[in-house]
Amino acid sequence: MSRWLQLRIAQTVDFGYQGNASLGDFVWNDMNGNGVQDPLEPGIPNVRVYLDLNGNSAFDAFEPSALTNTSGSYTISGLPAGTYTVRVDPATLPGGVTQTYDLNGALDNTAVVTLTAGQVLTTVDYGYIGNASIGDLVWSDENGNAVFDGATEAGIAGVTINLIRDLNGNGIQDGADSVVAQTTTNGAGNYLFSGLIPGSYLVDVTDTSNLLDGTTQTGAAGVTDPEPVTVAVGDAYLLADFGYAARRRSRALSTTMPTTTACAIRAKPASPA
Ligand SMILES: [Ca+2]
Ligand SMILES: [Ca+2]
Ligand SMILES: [Ca+2]
Ligand SMILES: [Ca+2]
Repeated sequence: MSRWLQLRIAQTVDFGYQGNASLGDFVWNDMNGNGVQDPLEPGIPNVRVYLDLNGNSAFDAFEPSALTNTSGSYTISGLPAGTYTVRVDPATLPGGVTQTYDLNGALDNTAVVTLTAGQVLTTVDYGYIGNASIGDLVWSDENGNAVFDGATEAGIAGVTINLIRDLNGNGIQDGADSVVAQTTTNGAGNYLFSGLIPGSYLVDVTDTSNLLDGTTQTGAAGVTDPEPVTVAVGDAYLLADFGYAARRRSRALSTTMPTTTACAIRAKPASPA
């Protein structure tokens, strides 16, 4: 009797009795590659996780398995107590990813866990960083021509931007689409979302500090807000640029006026004395 057949029979007998332990529960896009599930970092859907009962490092049809759902969650349940080799099937991962986390051992898409009867183990998670990115500019479009004229125009610092995963790729936030990252433009007005898996996203200028009040978006080559962007493996999409007209004038006023007022207020008590 082959080893495979022996294992298959053993497996059939074991699972014939149907235990009540389970394991899971998350495969995620570790965008910053730190091996930690940071807030907002999204799950990766449609990844197969399986118990490699015959130890051949491949998924076989009789092996218990689960696909991650749209949130990246999975559960393999009905398990008898025992030790299991839990693997991610690399063929079901998005392209261009590098593993950053699994529960134990090397970063080999594999964790070995021991379940007691009825145990619910939810720490069998797997993290992956992608190699696509989206950016990269918010600027003051002085002449309103929807072009960044670098010699005479400047970026706008401190503007908050959300990245939304557009799961159904329809260009709007709906269904299970959620914010997967947040950032703020730097001193040069640049921003970058990196570590992304391929797919569709929306870049949403949220400007929670109201730096763009009183301005009008001029767009760059038809850029809207939110701007839909679809990236493939390895793409560095740097054309999600947002121009705003009349920005320089309103900022000059807002920074000059309080200073003048403050000087006048300080000067007043001084003159009677
Ligand atoms: Ca992380
Ligand atoms: Ca196998
Ligand atoms: Ca311009
Ligand atoms: Ca959508």
